[in-house]
Amino acid sequence: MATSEELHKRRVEAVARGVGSTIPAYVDRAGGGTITDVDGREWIDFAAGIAVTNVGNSAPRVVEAVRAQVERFTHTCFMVAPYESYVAVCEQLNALTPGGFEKRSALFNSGAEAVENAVKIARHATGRPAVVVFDHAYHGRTNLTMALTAKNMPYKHRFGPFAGEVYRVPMSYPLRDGGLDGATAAARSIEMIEKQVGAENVAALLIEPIQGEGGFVVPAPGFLPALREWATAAGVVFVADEIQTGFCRTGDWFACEHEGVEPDLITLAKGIAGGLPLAAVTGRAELMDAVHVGGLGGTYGGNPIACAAALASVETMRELDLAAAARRIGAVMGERLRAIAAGDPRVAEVRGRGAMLAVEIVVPGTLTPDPAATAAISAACHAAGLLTLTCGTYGNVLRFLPPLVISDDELGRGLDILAAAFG
Ligand code: PLZ
Repeated sequence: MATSEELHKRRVEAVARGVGSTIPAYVDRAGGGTITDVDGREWIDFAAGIAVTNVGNSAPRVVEAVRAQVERFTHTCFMVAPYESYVAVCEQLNALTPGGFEKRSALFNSGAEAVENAVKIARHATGRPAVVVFDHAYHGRTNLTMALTAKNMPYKHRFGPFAGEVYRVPMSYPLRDGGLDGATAAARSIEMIEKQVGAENVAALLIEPIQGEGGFVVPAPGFLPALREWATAAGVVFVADEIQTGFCRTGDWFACEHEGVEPDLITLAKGIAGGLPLAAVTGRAELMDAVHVGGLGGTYGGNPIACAAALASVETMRELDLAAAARRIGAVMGERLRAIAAGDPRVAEVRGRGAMLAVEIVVPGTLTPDPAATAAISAACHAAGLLTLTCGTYGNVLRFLPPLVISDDELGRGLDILAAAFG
């Protein structure tokens, strides 16, 4: 087998430079809480492919379901000749997502595509043009979702012009907004929407209940409920982007549930199908069904193999109670991270929920972001056998997203490496 070094040489000659990788090691196999490269080096996985393999890599039920489906048929296109598993995934999503009202779902390939479709549906249903998003938001890399995403480098730089009718308002970011309470932070955002956009022009308010790429920003309690309440009164479609937070990651099926928020539409992807590409928009039947027949779709959306994987993933989450597993991981990890923070003035904050935790790194005694220190700590983890990711508008957040099936031993070893990397 070629070595990682050899493969890297070939990659540089074959793969576009614009596609980056966190580590230069090439994967041979992965499962449970570890990834092994072609040279036999092992990493404890605190990335889960960016919050995707919540059920683990090659989870047994997923493997079995995919194998069975691939032998029956690989693709017919649901828009041409439909099949049961697409319907069954929609039934599951309608039942699992918050809100007791009648729902419908539609399936797509990627998170960005789900977000694009949520905007299409909200605009169509309301007849309004504007979309409101937040500082630090991340919603994807397609043209519309680049416009929805906040950060220029690396996502938007020189890729414009961007889609119009996108308006950005402040996020609740307790560490960096002087600890504004949720209601006050929401009032600030709402006033900006009303004064600069006009509520009656707004189709959708789109928000990640805990921001992912933007830095695992957890809004102050009350922020999401206040926005939800305003959206209802203003006839604005409240869209929760649960692409990173969904499917047990934060200790419940969906992050909105922690504050009892019921979105009108939810965008889903990542953890939905154990690593196979699948995404969805789920929401109120009257919004979803407002769109004319043929108005939504795509060749591969709801591919049968991905649907089989999704059904098996959801079954695995139920069977293993992965929401409880996420809470357990969060408790163990949170304690260790708080101990690290107590002894290291570079850590401004430990935050997150369940198995979606992060530390924000600053110049000691200030709130000045320190992306160089963050990158150095992450690199020390990689060198010592722990796969970590960074994020944040300022690149100064170290985030931890282990698969929810990680063993106690792997979790403990990963946290030991992390503590050592902080030195
Ligand atoms: N919405 C909240 O987290 C994807 C991006 C990785 P796609 N986040 C990982 C990268 O650098 O491209 C994401 C997200 C939220 C939307 C998306 C987009 O999902 O499946 O990557 O299109």
